[in-house]
Amino acid sequence: MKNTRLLQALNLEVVDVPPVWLMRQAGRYLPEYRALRAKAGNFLTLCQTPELATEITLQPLKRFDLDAAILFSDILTLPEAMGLGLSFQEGEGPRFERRIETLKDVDKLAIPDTEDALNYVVKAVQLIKKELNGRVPLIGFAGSPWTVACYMIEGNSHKNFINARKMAYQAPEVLNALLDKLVIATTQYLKGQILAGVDVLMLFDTWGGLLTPAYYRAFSLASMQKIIANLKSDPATQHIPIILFSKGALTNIDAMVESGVQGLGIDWTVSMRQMRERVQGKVCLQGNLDPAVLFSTPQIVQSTVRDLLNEWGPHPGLIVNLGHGIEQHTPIENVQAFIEAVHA
Ligand code: 1CP
Repeated sequence: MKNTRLLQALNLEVVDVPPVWLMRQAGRYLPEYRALRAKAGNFLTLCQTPELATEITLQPLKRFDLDAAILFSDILTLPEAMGLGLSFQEGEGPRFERRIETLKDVDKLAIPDTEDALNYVVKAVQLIKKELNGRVPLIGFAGSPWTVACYMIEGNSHKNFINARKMAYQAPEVLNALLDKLVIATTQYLKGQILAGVDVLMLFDTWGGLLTPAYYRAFSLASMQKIIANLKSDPATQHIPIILFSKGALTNIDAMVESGVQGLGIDWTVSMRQMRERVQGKVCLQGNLDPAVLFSTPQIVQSTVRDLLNEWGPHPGLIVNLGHGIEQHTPIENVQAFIEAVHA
């Protein structure tokens, strides 16, 4: 591997300059992404065609001096492969044909064979690794069981996921059965990504912050912990560092540290310095610029990055990123300024 900054930071080693990448770095703010998507017709075709997923993964690396690539895919390809019938409506977000309401619905879900139903992901990882040729590490990922369950229960992305939250109180046995099935399916899926060649894993728990602290630990963190324990106890997968990102749930950061991951994603509502003091050098932290700052000017972006690096100080274990995914209409010159400022 030529550029090992990300792996060094996750190992809590001293790095020449901090590694930087952006959540959703391949996506709609790039005209070359929009062109390829228009040609393919829809988003899911991009995910399910290894050559296209490879091209899109590499698009931001052609423009910017990024320290990592992230597999172009989606957290919802797993429930799609479990049998729920996924489509992405233009301008509307994801939609499932069938939703999870009862134990019977959970029983009907398949545990997909990664070599079969999700073979397009394995193929994409292999192709991307070949094209990267050791330039930077490749990040694989999955959604957290709770976050994926939110979409499976709701059937779409209606933002407050009230049906999933109601289920936690009205029918916790159904929610737990669903989460347990997702733990098994996600473990297998991530193992498949590791065997295909990813260097780092990230668990996206975008909706962990919708839960009370007690319910976050009981439903979201507990199910992620089972996946982490499964991967860390298997000699074929235990060497791969894992980053856990529970957006809006950092009141639980002490429990997250105990989960056995190497990195934690930090959103922009807290200070990196405070979070660094809380975790006492036990894990690497990744974050945490407000994605909205990329709508300002290159000068403001630079000074925001400088503030972040000053606030952090000389300590190891920092990956610079946004606190959530990059927004659709972000000006590209500000992305350039962000990455250059981190490396300067
Ligand atoms: O072109 C389009 O309209 C599709 C937009 C798009 C893109 C570019 C979607 C649909 N997914 C993606 C890619 C994607 N999604 C990546 C690729 C790698 C990268 O460059 O980062 C990753 C890691 C994801 C993960 C993902 N998908 C999450 C977790 C991270 C996050 O941003 O919170 C979630 C919640 C999804 C669900 C999803 N996928 C797409 C949409 C529109 C949504 C719904 C989001 C919502 O409910 O608001």
